[in-house]
Amino acid sequence: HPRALSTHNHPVVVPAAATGTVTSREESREFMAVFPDLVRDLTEAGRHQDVPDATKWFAKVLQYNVPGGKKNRGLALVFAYRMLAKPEDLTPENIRLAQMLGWCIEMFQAFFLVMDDVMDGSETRRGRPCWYRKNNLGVAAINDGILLESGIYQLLRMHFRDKPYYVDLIELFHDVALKTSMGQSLDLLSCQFGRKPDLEKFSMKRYNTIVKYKTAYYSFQLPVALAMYMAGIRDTEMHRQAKTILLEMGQFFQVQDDYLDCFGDPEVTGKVGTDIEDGKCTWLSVVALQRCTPEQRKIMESCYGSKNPTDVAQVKKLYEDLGLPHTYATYEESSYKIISTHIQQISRGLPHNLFFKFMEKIYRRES
Ligand code: GPP
Ligand code: MG
Ligand code: MG
Ligand code: MG
Repeated sequence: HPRALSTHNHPVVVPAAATGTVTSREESREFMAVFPDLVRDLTEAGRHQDVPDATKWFAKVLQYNVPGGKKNRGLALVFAYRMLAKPEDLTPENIRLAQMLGWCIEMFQAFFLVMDDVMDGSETRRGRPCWYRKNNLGVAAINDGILLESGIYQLLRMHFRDKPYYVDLIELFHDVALKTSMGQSLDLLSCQFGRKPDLEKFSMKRYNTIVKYKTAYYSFQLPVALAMYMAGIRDTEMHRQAKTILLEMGQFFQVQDDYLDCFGDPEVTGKVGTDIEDGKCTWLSVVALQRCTPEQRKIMESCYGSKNPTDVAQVKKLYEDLGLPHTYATYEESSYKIISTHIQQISRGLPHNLFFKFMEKIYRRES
């Protein structure tokens, strides 16, 4: 039976003003404290009694894939809710609900990452082997992705069924899932599913569309829009203004991700890059193609999308010869300024500080 919110171990409510950042240690600790309840909700004795093996497996999938990341998205939701809710609504019960909803986003993220690592043939994630490489899983990991996604809707039902914003939450998850998988399709089509990158298709316009869909919606718009619904904000103009800024941030975030894939420290990012090997349409490859001489383009044509380490090294060297690390640093700074200006221009009663805190969190990130 769906349990009401558990009453034990109730975290102390700290007002947003006292916590300062999006991911204060205290907020993060309280958020983590909710995770075991989520696992219990989805696997506790009494539910699916006739399939104990599947239930045990589900618990393993959750433990390995859900709590080990930075939890930026889940914590962003909690932070946004604290800033947006009416003071009288900031009860321990509602904070806990926001944390549960934050974990739903983290499950959404886990679902995408399990699937994405299969599709990208990645080796590591969050400093450990990718899930599909554990237990000899391979493509069977796809079913675990489906478990994670289905779990979201179970949790929503258990905790939010009687809320006036329940349908808004479900519709948003469904809508963003569709957008994200369309973005993933574009990402995979650009490299023809790993056969050969289609360099003719690489343009900044196409790149921006890919990242808006595959990353920005679910990583930035989703947490804030969910918090707005929870806080009773349904004004479409407010949602539109928040979305405009958040999609810009999401694009900024994916440019960083692409840069770190090639030039980041795997010890810090927790993942070994695969974009050059996979022939992905990335920010680096698009800028390189804009800048290169016909000679240099030949290097891209023969080496980009190859698993051969010397080919990969040639592409990296080309990126360096073209001064891309410097271009990136300049881009990061100017983009930060532009987004900050846009935040200041929001007129519709949204707290600017909410958006500034997110920017602060990701600007100059190394992981
Ligand atoms: C990030 O791409 C995009 C996703 C993780 C969305 C995946 C969507 C699916 C529908 C499966 P990425 O491959 O650059 O991420 P990373 O660098 O973390 O592997
Ligand atoms: Mg990937
Ligand atoms: Mg990918
Ligand atoms: Mg990446």
